[in-house]
Parts: sequence; structure tokens; C-alpha cells
Amino acid sequence: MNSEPVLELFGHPFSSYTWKVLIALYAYEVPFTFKVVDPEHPDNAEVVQTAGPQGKFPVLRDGENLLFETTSILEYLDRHHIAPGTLLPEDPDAATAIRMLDRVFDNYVMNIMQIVVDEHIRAPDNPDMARCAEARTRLERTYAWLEGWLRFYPQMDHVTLIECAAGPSLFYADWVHPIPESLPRLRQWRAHLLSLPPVARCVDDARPFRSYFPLGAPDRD
Ligand SMILES: N[C@@H](CCC(=O)N[C@@H](CS)C(=O)NCC(=O)O)C(=O)O
Repeated sequence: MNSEPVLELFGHPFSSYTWKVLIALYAYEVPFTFKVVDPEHPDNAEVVQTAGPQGKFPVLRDGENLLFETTSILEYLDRHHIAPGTLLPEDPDAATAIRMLDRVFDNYVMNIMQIVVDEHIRAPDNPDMARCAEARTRLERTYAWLEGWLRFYPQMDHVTLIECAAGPSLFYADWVHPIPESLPRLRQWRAHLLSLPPVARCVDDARPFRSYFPLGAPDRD
């Protein structure tokens, strides 16, 4: 793939998956143009709608290369715009271990949290509470698993695929279903992630949109 042209990232400042890519771009000072996806920018929305099968964002454009799916975007950035081995190791087995955790944060934190959010968008006055309760139980199970995993994972000041995936997913999941005090490592790690400059920048840039959070944004973070 060609890596010459200026990068464009299509996304939204309040979107958790957009943050996942922004965190790497900010952390490694990769120049890019942000193309906001909203009703005022139909051209940007059009790019997103045609890039992948479900019209999801973010989407990265690098010249003729159009990439969707955040994990693939980050692997591409690692190879072509950061330095191979920065976001995920070059050793295949070590990379598999990192990808496995990336899947945990996307599939078992972000996407489960999103079930509760979507339910409150679908029926703000009468959300299906049984569906929400089931999602909350699943989130609790992931939280408990992560508390154990954190006995072995170091608190790092540099950003890898894991921090990119964990920062946004834990930020929003804790809004939907607070991490209990009985899981101090996970609570502390979330606070550490939010203190990383690229993550803090995403949090700050998203502040103007907090009123859109369907469950009501808590008065913290
Ligand atoms: N698996 C996708 C998920 C992307 C995703 O769900 N993006 C949300 C925004 S955070 C989206 O596009 N929502 C609008 C929609 O689903 O139509 C990825 O990793 O890029």
C-alpha cells in the first residue's frame, strides 16, 4: 500500500471508536486532517457510508487507500505512519496476545456497553430494562476478568493497541455501569488511561457533546 499522502480521519469527537484511532495519532504526532461526520458535512458522511459494509466510522483515507475497522486502521498506521512494532509487537505470537486484548475491549466492553446506550436511544422513555440488566451483568463479568488480568499488565506511559482500545471503552463503560470499588486495579487503571495526554485530549474535545449522551453524562471525568 502507498503511504505518501496526507491522512484524513473521518469520525466524530464524541465517538468512542474514533477516539481509539485518535489516541494513536495524537500519541505519535502523526499529521492528519479530521473530517467530522455529522449532518453539516454530508460529503464526509458519504465517504463513511461507502467505505465499509455498515457505514461505520472512523474511516481513514491515505491517498487511494480507504480503511475501516479501528484495529485494521491501527495496524496500518503502525506499519506506515508510526514505526512498526510500536502499537503491536512484530513478533507474531506477541502480536496475537495484544490483538486478543483488543478484541476483549471492543467485543466485551465497548460493544456490550453500547447495548445499553442503544436501548436508551431506541426507547428513551421506556428502555427494555431486562436487556440492559443482562448487558450490565456481562459488563461486570468482563470487569472482574480485567481486574485479574491487570495483576500482570504494567501501567504504561506509552500507547499501544491495548491503551487505544481500553481508554475509550472503559471511559464510556464506567459511565453506563460504574466499575465497582471492589475492583481497585481496574478503577485505578481507568484513571491512569484518562491521565495519558492523548486520551485526555479526546476527553476534552468531546466535552461540548456530553449532553447528547443518552443516559445523561455523569458530572465527573
Ligand atoms: N468495529 C467497528 C465499530 C465502529 C463503530 O461502531 N462506530 C460507531 C461510532 S463509535 C458508528 O459508526 N456508529 C454509527 C452507526 O453504527 O451507524 C470499528 O472498530 O471501527
